Amino acid sequence: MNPDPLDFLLADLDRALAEEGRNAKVTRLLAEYAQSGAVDWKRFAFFEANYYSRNLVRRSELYELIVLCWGQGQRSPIHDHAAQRCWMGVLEGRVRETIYRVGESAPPTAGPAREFAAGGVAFIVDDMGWHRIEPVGDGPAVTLHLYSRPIRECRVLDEASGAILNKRMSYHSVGGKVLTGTR
Ligand code: 2CO
Ligand code: FE2
Repeated sequence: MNPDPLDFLLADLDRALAEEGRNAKVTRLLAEYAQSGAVDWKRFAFFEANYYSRNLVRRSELYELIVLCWGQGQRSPIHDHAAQRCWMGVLEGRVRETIYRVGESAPPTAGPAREFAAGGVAFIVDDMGWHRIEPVGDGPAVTLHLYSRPIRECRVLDEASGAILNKRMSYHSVGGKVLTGTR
């Protein structure tokens, strides 16, 4: 069987993330994939009814690659990234990223917001702030997220109380198979 475009992306990511200081290269690889017209990500794209879904493509020591599916109104909480690097490439639809300053002692303040269309790539680390992602426009959105290293838990802002909580990250599917049972 011939390799799919995602197989080439994974091989390139294995190489790029094994070295220090290749952030620009990783951004370029994700942009090239997102702009290529490849559709092999669709076998990882499973939507959930009530919340945005996280679908694992591959996890290694160095990184995890995840397809996120955003139904209308399914926005993320305001959250950080556990001191890891986070890239987000847009595969379908359009999303808004809003950056926030979040501290223990003051209410969160919203910073700049940017919109990304299909083919766009965003990057964030905790030094840049926390963020919220939400789909915009009249359709759902699908995004490809790369965390290096993998994130098992992040901090989220509970907007009702103002409390900062630890949230365990879970997957809706792994390797193209929806997980069943408790997670
Ligand atoms: N970080 C969130 C998550 O992995 C998605 S927002 O983009 O980084 O669920
Ligand atoms: Fe995020």
